[in-house]
Amino acid sequence: MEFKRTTVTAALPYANGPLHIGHIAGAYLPADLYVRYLRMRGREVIFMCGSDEHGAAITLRAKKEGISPQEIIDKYHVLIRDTFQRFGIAFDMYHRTSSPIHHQTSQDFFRVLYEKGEFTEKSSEQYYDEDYKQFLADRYITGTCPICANPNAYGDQCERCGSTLNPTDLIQPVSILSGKTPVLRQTTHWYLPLDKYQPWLEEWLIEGKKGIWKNNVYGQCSSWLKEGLQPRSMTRDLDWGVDVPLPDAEGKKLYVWLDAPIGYVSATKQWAADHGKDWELYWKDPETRLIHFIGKDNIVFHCIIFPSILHTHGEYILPDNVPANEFLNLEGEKMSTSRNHAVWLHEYLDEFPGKEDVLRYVLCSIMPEAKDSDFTWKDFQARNNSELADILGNYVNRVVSLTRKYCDGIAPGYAGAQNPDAIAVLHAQVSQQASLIADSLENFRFREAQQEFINIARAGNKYLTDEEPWKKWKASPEAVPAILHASLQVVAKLGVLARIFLPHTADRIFSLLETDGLHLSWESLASEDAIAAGHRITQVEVLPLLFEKIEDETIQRQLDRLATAKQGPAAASPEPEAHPVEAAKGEITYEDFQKMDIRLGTILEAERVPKADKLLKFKVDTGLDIRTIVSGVAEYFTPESMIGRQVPVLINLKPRTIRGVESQGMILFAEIPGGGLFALAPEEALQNGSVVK
Ligand code: B3M
Ligand code: ZN
Repeated sequence: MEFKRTTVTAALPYANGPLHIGHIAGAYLPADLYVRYLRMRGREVIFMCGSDEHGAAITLRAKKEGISPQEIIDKYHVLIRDTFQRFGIAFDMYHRTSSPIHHQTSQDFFRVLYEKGEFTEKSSEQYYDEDYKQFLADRYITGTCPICANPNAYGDQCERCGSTLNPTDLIQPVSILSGKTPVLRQTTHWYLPLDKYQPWLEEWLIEGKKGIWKNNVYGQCSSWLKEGLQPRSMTRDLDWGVDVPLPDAEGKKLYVWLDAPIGYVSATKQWAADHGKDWELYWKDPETRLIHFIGKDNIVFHCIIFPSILHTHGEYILPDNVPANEFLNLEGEKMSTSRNHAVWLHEYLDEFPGKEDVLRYVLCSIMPEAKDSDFTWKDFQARNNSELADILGNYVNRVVSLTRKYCDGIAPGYAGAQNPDAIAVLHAQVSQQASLIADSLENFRFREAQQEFINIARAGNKYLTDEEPWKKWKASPEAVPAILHASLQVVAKLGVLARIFLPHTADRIFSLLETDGLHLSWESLASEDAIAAGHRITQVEVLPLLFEKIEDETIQRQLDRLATAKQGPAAASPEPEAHPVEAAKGEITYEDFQKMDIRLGTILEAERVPKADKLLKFKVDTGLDIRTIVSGVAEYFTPESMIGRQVPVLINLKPRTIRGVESQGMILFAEIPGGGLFALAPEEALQNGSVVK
C-alpha cells in the first residue's frame, strides 16, 4: 500500500540521566537516518520524541540525589534535549510527558478504554514497604527472576531474559527503598486483559507481520504469545505520574508504560498546534504509516501492549513496523551506568568538538541491527583514520585541489573528454549505488546503506587513479578538465548523501564546492551536471581537512578513563542502583527458610533453548526424580561445561513455562559482582537428593 505520510517515533528516554552511545545506536541514530532519507525523497514525515518523565526510574533517581522528581526531570530533560540537538538528531518535536497536554491525552485514552469496559478492576495483594509506607511496583522492588534466576529482576520486567513480570512473581523480593522484605497488602488496580487480545495479536502480528518485521523483533513477540499473555495492571500506587482519571482512584497513577507511548501522540498534538497542522492525520488516517524505533528491551511494550491499547481504543492506526535494535556493548562489556561503564554523549561532544559525524559514522558501522555489537575506542580510531579520513576526506580533498590546480577552481565541463565511456561508467555506478542505498534504508539496513555510501568515494578514488589527470596534464592536458568535472559531480553527490549519514560533513563538502547545495536533491544523484560548468569552487587559501586523524594518545585517554571509572567509587550513576548488592536482604523467619527444599542434584544433560540466547535447558537428577530445569545462564556457561556437575537445586519452586519449556525448579548460582555467575558445588561428590540447609 502506498502511504501518504509517515509518523516516525523514537523511544522516549527516561529523564533520569544522560544519554550514552548505546541509546544512540539502539534507537535514535537509526530513526534519524530513516527520517533524513524520507525527507530527502520528498516524502511527508514527522519525527516525534520526548522525555519520559514518570515511573520509578525518575523517583528513585530523585531519592538518590535527594531532590524532587520535578528537579530531576527538569535537569535531565534539558540535558537530553540539548545533547540530541548538538549531535544532530533532527526531531520535529522533542516533547516531555510531564506536560499538561500529555497528562490530558493519557487520561483521555484511559477514559475511552474504561468506558468501553476494557479494564478489569481487581483487588489483590501487592508488596508494601512498611518503613516507607509505600506500595512497591516496577523498579521499586527487585528480586530473583523466576524464569532465568537473574537476581536483579525488576517488579515489571527482567532485563536479562526479557520476561515481563508481576512483583509477586519475584523470588526473595526486596524493597529498593528500605532494603527489607516487603509485606503483602490489599490494593485495587485496573488491569488490561492482554489475554483477551491474544487472538487478535496472533492474527495482526504473528500472521500479519511474518517475514516483514525483523527476526529479532518477531521472534521475541512470538515467544511471548506462545507463553500466553496475562492480564496486566495499568495503574500503580504512586505519588508521581499521571492521575488515574476516576473518582475513587485517590493516590493511583497510570502505569508508566501505559502513558509513555501515548507521549508520541501528545508530542504530535503539540507539534501540530505549533505548526497549524491536524494531528489526527498522523495517528488516525489509515494512509499514514507508523514506525517505532526502539531498543530490544522495549519490544513487548511497543509490539504487544501499545498496539493492543491503540486497537482497543478503535480510532488509531497501528505500528506498521518496529525495527528494534539489539544492544551495544562497550569494550566487550555491557554498558553500565551504575559502574559508569559508558560513553556519555554530551561528554563525547565536549571532548571531540567537530567530530559529531565520526561518532555517527562509527555507530552506524557497528549498529546492533540483528545482534548485540561492541564499541571499542580502537575501532573508533581505525574507522576515522582509514575510512573517513583516508577514503572520503582524502577523495574530496584531491578533487577540489586538482580542480583548483588545473582548472583555476572552476568546474570545467566535459569538453575535450578523451574517455567518455569511463565517465559514463562512473556516473552509472554512482546511480546504481544510490539505488542500493535507497533499498537498504527503506528496509532499515543502515550499516549496509552507509557501506554503499563510502563505496561511492572508493569508486571516485578508483576513477581518478585510473585516469591519472596529473600525468595527462603533461602529455594531453586537454583531457584533464573532463576528468575533474566528472569527479566534481561525484563529490557533490557525496554531499547530497552525506545529508543522511554525516550531516555536519555535508555542510563542509558543500562549502568546499562553494554552494549551499540546496538546489541538489536525490534526483541530482542521476545527474551528470549537479555542479554546472563554470561554477567556481572554494578559493579559500588553505583547504580544511574534512577529517583529521585521531592519535593514539587521544584513544588511550579514553581507555584510561574507563579503567579508572570501573575501579573508582561508582560515579554519580545516572540511574539508580538496580540492586544494592551489599545490602542485606530483609529479615526472614526460620519457618520462611524451612519452606524451601534445596537438594544436591547432578546435571545429566544440557542444551541451548532455540531462539533464546540466554537460556540453557538441563536434565537434573535430584535423587528424587529426573526433571527439566531452565536457567538463564547461557551467557556464562556452555551446555557441555555443565554436564556432570553436582549443583544445589531448589526443587519445590512452582513450575513455570519458559519459551515453551516447563521448568521444574531452579539451580542456584553465585553472582560475581560486576557480571558473571559462579556454579556452586560440594567439595566432594555427595549423594543426589542430599538436603542443603
Ligand atoms: N523510557 C526507555 C527505556 O525503557 C523508556 C522508553 C519509553 S518509549 C515510550 O529505557
Ligand atoms: Zn529473567
